[in-house]
Amino acid sequence: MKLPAVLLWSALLTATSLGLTACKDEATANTSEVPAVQLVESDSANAAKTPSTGEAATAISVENARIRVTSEGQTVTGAFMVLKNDSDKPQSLVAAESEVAGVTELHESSMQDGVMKMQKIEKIAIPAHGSTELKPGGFHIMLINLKDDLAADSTQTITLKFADGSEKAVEAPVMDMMQ
Ligand SMILES: [Cu+2]
Repeated sequence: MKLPAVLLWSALLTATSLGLTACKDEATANTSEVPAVQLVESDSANAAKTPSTGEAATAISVENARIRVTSEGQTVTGAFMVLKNDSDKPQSLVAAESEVAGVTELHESSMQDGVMKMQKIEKIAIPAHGSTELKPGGFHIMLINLKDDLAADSTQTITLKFADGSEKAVEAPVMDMMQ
């Protein structure tokens, strides 16, 4: 009767160690997925933390935010929106950031000698109780060194930074725009 008991014991051990191995593998598999998941979580946590704490970020609302869709291999595109200032003070957009772009700049397009040109600007003013439109041919946020093609119907987050240091995260859908 001893032998079968030993066999049974070793069988149990084997089963246990197999079970452990399986668990380990599973754990390893999970671990390898964790960074990606954590990245997303920390991003949304940051987005939640960043938000409308400052005066400008609270005073300014954003309408009709959109990003122009890119064609394959295109590394630059524009983002547009209407910034509405609901306060008694003039406010200024001084910078923007997006994870999809290596560099993000504020730009203004204008017609010069019949040619549309654009230049980097330091800020975009939003008058007290007024609004400023970022649109093709005028003010825009330039997304430069895009890390990926921006497909229509996807949504990207753009963080707006105001002169008073407050920030506002904006969800902007990527769209096929006529002009
Ligand atoms: Cu531009």
